[in-house]
Amino acid sequence: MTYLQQEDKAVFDIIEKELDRQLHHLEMIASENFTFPAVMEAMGSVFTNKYAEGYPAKRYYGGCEFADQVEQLAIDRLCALFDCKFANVQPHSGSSANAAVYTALLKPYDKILGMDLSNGGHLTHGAKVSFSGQNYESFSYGVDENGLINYDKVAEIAKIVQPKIIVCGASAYSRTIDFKRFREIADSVGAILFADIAHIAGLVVAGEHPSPFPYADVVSSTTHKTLRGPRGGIIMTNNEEIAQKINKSIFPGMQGGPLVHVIAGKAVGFHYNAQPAWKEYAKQVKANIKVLADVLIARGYDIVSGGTDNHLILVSFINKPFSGKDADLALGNAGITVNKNTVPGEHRSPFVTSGIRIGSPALTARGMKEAEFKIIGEKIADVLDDIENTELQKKIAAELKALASNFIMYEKSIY
Ligand code: DSN
Repeated sequence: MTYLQQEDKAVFDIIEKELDRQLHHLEMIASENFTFPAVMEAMGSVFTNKYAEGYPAKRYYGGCEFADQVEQLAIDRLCALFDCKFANVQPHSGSSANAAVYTALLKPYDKILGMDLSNGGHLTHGAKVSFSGQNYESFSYGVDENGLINYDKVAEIAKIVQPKIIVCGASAYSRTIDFKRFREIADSVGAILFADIAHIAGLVVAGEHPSPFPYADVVSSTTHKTLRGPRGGIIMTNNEEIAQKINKSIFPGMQGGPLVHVIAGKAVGFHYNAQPAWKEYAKQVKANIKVLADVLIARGYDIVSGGTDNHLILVSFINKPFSGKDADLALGNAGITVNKNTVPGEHRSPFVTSGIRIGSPALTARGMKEAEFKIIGEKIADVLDDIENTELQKKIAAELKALASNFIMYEKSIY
């Protein structure tokens, strides 16, 4: 960052502090990751200067020949990764990808059925505070008392609601999603099946979670979670008519110029996702979180659904005297970054909650394995067992900083 350091010390210093925070705390927010330096180089490239409204070979501005090349490369790589026919790599985020899917396939006030936010769904799956619950008539399904999606219950709700779209996929669900069963439910009511795989996409690519294809009609994702690419969104389908509607819905419907520098970063990310090493990474993500779940269960903590099949766990404090917010703060003081999260049977507000969500993708990207996750699990339990002990939190923060310094992945002052 030579230029930035010389020409805007204020911003440079803030970025250095953020780098220090990322490297010396244990990043365990399930939706975050450490992207590859090559992805960051592409995102910091001259493509940030270019307007390219439209799509490859169908642009509204001149000078797009290289923007065309990089966008087409990203599309081709993405289609190869998921073995699908059509992809749009322009959405600025997962939420804008989902908005584009609805805009393409629904009319205002059409019915959508998605997973309830407090049961592990996402805002854009029909929450009333989101456009998805305001522009459409939204209905929800949740998890049962064991923390699992009850597919028979989803089928019952779908039969009553008769939605135009069923959304499957979650932000805080630790078990395998049965896309085939969702397809059957969608078929039973003539609904479109929309899979939002933002959380699990990196596992799907590696064969570590079943693919939504060929079951879903349309699939969205982010690229920065388990896929470990740049911050952004994508949409995929095998249906040409849906693909055309989605392209129109993104541009000119919702977005103007695409972020070509981010699309270049997406292409680089997809290159890494296609390497044999990616499968090892995804396997390790799952192995690491399982170790953490086992340690916490052995230490008497309640994991929603009793375990995990993917990259995250939800720890429930529903029967504890402290809240998710208390745990989030205490673990933060101990150098472990997680997020408070609602859990099934929630009785506290969404700002307080009775749980925390913990994920393994970011620390796995730093090279940590089962041995480190066992240590971290014990430290998390130590903090939670004595949640008001701020001296213990400070001591653990120092120990974990030492652990983290063995897994530095970005050189200081370079990125
Ligand atoms: N913010 C993301 C997550 O944490 O799961 C969802 O958008």
